[in-house]
Amino acid sequence: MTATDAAALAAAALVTERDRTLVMGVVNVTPDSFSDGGVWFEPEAALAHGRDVLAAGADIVDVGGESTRPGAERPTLEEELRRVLPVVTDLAAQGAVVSIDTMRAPVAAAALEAGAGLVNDVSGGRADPDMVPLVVEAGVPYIAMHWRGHSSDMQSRAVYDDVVADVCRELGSRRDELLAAGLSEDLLVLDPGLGFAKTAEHNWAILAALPELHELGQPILLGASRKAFLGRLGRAEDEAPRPAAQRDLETTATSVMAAMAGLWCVRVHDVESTVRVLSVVAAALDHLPDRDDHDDHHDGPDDHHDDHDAVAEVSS
Ligand code: PMM
Repeated sequence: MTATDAAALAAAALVTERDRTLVMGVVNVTPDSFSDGGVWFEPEAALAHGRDVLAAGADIVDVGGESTRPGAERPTLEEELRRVLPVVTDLAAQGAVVSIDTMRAPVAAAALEAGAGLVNDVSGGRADPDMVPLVVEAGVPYIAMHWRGHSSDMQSRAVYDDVVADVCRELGSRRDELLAAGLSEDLLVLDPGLGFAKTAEHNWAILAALPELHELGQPILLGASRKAFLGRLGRAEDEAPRPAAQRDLETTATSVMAAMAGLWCVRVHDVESTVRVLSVVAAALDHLPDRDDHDDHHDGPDDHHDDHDAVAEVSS
């Protein structure tokens, strides 16, 4: 088995995890991400930050070299590769499960070669026609997000009749296309794409309906961390939102909601707090009585998923 096979296997095993909600730690090697732009841009800082995120307990470390904030310009392919590859290589050597956050097939291919185990594509394969054939061929897990177009003008596409129904329908047809293209059902994760072609109102509506995302039949990732709608809470209309680095408490509340709804994973910047808070949810769910047979013990991995479902029903 090659190192890359091992990385793909470790990542695939995580996709089937149903015992608890996983934590994906964000490592943005960009000068301009809204959440932490520029902070980890220098190569040494990016490497150190990646190791910190891993040490904080992230199940997956998500490395990205392109900012997707509204209005962002895209880096060249060469620049994106230059940003991400040293960090992916270093983290993989540390034994981390690394995901590559990219819309470009050549970046995904190079990152998989460097030891990444899964691909996180905010465009769900729509930005680069070579992406889906690549992940099918590589046999690695693929995270496909709800996406309506590039960040440069995505907010003009934030128009929905019913955002929850529309996002579920669009993600469902993307799921069908991806499976028809040969992607294994066991390797596909879906993400409603908070903040991508969505207003604050749209994001709140999706957060209020998290249990409905299970109807898509795939593990669900949620990326709420530090997004602007959280920074506007408690601020007047004419006031500036709270700065991104001061939105971690609000983010943690969304992670608890995700875990209570039985989502597969949350993508966050503040890994340590998230791991600790989600350990509380996992401990509580572990004590939920089994409704079907009133057993007070658990028989297998699916028991916890049932717990999640039970809580999702209660909270929906
Ligand atoms: N958000 C960002 C970047 N990548 N990937 C997925 N799957 N889901 C997201 O919501 C998502 C993402 C933008 O946030 P950042 O600037 O903090 O990375």
